[in-house]
Amino acid sequence: MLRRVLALVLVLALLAPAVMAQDEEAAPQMGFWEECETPMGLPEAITIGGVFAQSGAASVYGISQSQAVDLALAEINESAYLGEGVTLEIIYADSAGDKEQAIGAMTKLVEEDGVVAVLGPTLSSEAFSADPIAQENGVPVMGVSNTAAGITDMGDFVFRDSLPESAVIPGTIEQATATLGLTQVAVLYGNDDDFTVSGYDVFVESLEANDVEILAEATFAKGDVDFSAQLTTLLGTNPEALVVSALAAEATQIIVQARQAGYTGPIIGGNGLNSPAVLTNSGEASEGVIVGAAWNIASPEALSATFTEAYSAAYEDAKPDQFAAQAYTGAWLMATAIRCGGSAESLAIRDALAEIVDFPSPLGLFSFDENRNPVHTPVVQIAQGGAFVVLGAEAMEE
Ligand code: 1QQ
Repeated sequence: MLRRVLALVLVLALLAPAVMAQDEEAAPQMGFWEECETPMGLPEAITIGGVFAQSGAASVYGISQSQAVDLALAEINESAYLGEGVTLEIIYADSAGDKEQAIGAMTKLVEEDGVVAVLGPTLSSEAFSADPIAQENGVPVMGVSNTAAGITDMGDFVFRDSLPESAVIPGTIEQATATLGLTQVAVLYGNDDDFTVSGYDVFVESLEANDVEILAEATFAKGDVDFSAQLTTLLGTNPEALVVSALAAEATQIIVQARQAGYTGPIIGGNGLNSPAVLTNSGEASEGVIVGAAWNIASPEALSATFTEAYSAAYEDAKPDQFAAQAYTGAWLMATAIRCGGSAESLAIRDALAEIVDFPSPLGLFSFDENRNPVHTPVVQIAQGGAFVVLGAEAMEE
């Protein structure tokens, strides 16, 4: 009997590693894409640049971005994705949400540090100022949060993995219109920022396409803190929804002040409202805010759950946001271009990036279209109890 038990223990002990290995395989990891082999002979250290808003109002997006990139690089290096002994490194330069500072940051990285590729800048307005420097120097630059129209028109070295407003807002308005039965709205937007203006343009088009009347429009400037005059005018028309194209700081104040003015209806926003910081900073006022997104934490994508878990483990249980998911994917895309092109030369990276099709990522199967814009499916979210949930998720699950 004892012999049989011992034999069984031995068999189980031998089986255990195999069972564990199977379990490990069951949880998909980034970088299992089998389109290309591990390259040989890459330099030991490959350095890219990261232009993110690490200070100022746009740092609510930028800090999430650099944290996610750091996580991706740690995984890329640990898994020897670029070959044994080859590490992908990054030099960050703070763009502070400011055009001039973004130009300075890009110039330093490209012309002084000699980085082979760049991730960022955070804002579209920064990208319009700084990306021409990368383009002129033949260095690929990938926006991971630029959503204004025309970003990749700056040149063939300019990519983005962030869905533009034109790919997200039409579905948001269509679903919001259908769910809420909207017929008349008021629109408030920033008229001095490339992203907020671009978002406004798409909102107007989409509202028209859904036969929703715009009762009134008002504008503000970046840095404004008092929106009472605009809100008095807009809410005075009794809109069924308030449509807002704003960055996080202004969006937060608009949400709070609209509720203070007694408005209880839906607020529909673009990418700028997509940060959990907007919900946290506007508190209960944010209930019912509707925002389209490229990614939501409830995404059924297998790699999305893997990413969320890794991010939380790395950053004291913090939950990643869409900006983190896009930045993380962007770093992996850059590494994949280096791996698949088998070269750390900027031109080869550019060419290999353009070839990426159906790369498995937290954003889903990711491809660039012929204009270096992303192709994948957006979702519509609604703020509930201080967090974003997928609008109509219950209906979708049935
Ligand atoms: C842009 C945006 C902002 C909300 C980025 C963080 O989408 O400037 O394009």
